[in-house]
Amino acid sequence: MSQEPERASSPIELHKALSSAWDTPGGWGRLSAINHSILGKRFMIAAFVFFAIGGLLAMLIRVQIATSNTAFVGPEVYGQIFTMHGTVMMFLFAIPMFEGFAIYLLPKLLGARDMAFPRLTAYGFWCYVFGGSILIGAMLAGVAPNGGWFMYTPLSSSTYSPGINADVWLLGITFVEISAMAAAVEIIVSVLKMRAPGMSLNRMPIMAWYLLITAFMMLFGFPPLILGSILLELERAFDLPFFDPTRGGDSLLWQHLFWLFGHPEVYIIFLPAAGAISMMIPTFSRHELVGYRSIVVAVIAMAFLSFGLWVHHMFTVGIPHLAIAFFSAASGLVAIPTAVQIFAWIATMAQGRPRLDVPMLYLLGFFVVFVLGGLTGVMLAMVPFNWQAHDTHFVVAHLHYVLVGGFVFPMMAAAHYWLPHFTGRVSDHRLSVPAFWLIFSGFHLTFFLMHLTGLLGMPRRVATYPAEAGWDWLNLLSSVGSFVMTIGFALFVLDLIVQVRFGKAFRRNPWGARTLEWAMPTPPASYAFASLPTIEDRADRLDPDALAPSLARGEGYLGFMRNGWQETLGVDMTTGRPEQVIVLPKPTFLPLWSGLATGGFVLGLLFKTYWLALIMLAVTVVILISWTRTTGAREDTGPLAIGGGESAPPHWEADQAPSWWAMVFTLAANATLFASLIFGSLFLWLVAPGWPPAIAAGPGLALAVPCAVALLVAGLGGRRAASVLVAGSSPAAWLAACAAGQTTATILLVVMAAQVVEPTGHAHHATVFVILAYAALHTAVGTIFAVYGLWRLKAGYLSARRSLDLRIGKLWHDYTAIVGIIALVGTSLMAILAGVPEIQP
Ligand code: HEM
Ligand SMILES: [Cu+2]
Repeated sequence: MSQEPERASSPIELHKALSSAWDTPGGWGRLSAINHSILGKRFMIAAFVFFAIGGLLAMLIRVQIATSNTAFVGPEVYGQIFTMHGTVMMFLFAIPMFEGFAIYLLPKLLGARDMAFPRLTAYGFWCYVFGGSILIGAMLAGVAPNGGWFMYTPLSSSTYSPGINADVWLLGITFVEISAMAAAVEIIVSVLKMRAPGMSLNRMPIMAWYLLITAFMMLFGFPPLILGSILLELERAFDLPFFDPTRGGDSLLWQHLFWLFGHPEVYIIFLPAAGAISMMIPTFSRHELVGYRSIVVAVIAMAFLSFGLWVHHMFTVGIPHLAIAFFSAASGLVAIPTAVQIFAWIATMAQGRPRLDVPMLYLLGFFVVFVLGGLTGVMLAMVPFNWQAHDTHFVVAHLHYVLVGGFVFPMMAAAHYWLPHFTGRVSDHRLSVPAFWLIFSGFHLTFFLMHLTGLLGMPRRVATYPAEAGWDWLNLLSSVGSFVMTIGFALFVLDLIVQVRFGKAFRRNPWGARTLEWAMPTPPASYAFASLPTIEDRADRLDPDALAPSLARGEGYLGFMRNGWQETLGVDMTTGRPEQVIVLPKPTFLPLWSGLATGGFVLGLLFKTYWLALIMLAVTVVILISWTRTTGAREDTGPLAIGGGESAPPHWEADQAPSWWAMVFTLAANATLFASLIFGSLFLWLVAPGWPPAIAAGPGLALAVPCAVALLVAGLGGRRAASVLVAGSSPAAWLAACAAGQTTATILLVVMAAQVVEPTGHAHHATVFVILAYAALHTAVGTIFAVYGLWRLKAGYLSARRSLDLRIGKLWHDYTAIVGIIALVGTSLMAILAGVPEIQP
């Protein structure tokens, strides 16, 4: 066992030593930041800016429909405005706000020093900012998407949206989604692997559970939308029919893919907010959370249920009655886990001695608004009512009660609760209370009346209505309400600015909270904890005031500095036993460059300059690979002392490093995308009009069989390379075989895809083409992995102990072999079956 590094002589010395390793350079160097505290705040600020933009658009909407026959913006611009409002609020505000919140808070809640992949955090941030800017830029240029935030086909197909408006949405949102997927993987791995020693799963603070489950929902909920966006963009740019019923496509496929994402999305937005509520209520009630376990179970149940409910957005499209009945009943069912949480919160307050501080005021606002939204939700789940209220302002009212109640109010409570943590200052609340009342009353005035206009038959998404409809006075009042609310928000912002500038400084833990994030000085240092605590009880029953000084003195784990490394601990997933020392990367501009290159790729696609897009893609790949030049080690280190006489290997020598898990979860998301693709082709085949096609398409056995063999060789090569390395011999030959197999498979797949007859002629041909292209993309990346392995071997990064790179590669090669063979078999089968005349409906 290696010796423990020398300890600092005082907390100040320790602070200086750690800061020298962890701090981000100033000036332009700030752009190289990868630290979670900095990026978390950046995410939240950017999200708030987008919220303000979305709010501005909401004002324009309300002005336009305040009275009948208004000529303020006109129908074309109105289409862009409400589409952008919905899009900005859902994709550029709610999700990124959650990401920033999680990135800032999670390591501190878990007793770690940073997230698992700091550079990925930064890359995600840049993708988000650039993608969002493309959307806003398009709006300023007057070519923003205008087909509604759910972009229904055929309205968003090239026939009815010929300009680039819809492409902006599809490409911009997919770009932003990259950051969401990155954040999801990162949150999952960080929660599962990076906790303080002793923090077993059932000792995690409740917030970590919420974030973990939300991240899992993103992992499985976003791929259908990403796939749908890719398919629709392929249809628009290259005329491959997927949604065009005249050529074997079906516009309902879009609705299914969209709502497979869209319904869970609402819970993805709500759950982090509910997590924040579960943290604040115990603090202000001065009583621990009642029903911790029931809440965890309820949230898991909710996550599962929410994936089975998407069809309730499609009650009016003409689906079988039995399905309607099923989804209607299931939709009512979600009320149960929601109720479990609400009762747990009420019970916590009832057993404690609640204190009506400003965050609690917002939480009361949340209760009222959210419960009303839930009630109208149950109404909408009733099919006969749904048929009446569908696409009226009643639905708009319902969705804002749920979204504003379930996300905006809790987040404003959270802002008041955690802002002192960011700044080290507390507010004097003189502006907070009037701000709350303006927002709360303005909200009800705006949205309660929309229930009524909806019931009176006012459709959503119309720019004008005739005076005879009799909706004028309701709409006018509603618009007045929205301005009251805006004044409230302005006051809220002012309040925060006053607090940041003039608030009273405090030493620590102003609310008397009992979770770990308060066991550090505020604002926090770049390394978060000077040493890591040992957790012996549930992590919401701690005493931060007693813990903080001892951690600052370096009495916990890793309370020293070794080799200038940025270290934190990795633990066993369930028990929380220390298992590895995770060494994190230093600040770097690479994420910024990668984000810019990816942005160039997206712009290339948007303006249909495909040569540029291809170059930018290549540049992105090269930069991403160059990230790893500072990853890993060239010699074996062996176990490192972590304090308390214990030791653990560095992560590149550990069995299950964070990056290994990241690959596992990335592949899980990828598999979801592939499954959606297969689902899509089956759906078209069974439901879409115009099947079977005149001629069948599919790979001939002459190419498919050798391709399958190549895939197997590659998979085997990847496996053997990893195992012979661990056994102590050179994996070079196996890696070479793997690379050869992948390259051969890529060539064969490309040839087969090119041979598909007329992919633009029929959805069958188009899906076969896309499935083969999917497999080809994976084998091409497989080649990169294999060659990369050879390069790492030559550069001295691999040894029997340091086999991580090859074990990660192995996961990819395994996955590629499996999906490749499914693709070959599936497309061949489809060709054979599509040729059988009896299938004809
Ligand atoms: C801040 C105050 C807000 C006001 C006054 C407001 C107002 C409106 C109005 C009037 C519409 C209907 C437009 C129409 O159908 O003609 C609308 C649509 C929508 N809003 Fe808001 N909204 C606000 C905040 C939010 C927030 C916070 C979210 C989400 C987190 C949100 C998400 C949406 C969505 C998804 C739509 C549907 C857009 C579409 O149909 O394409 N809104 N909003
Ligand atoms: Cu839903």
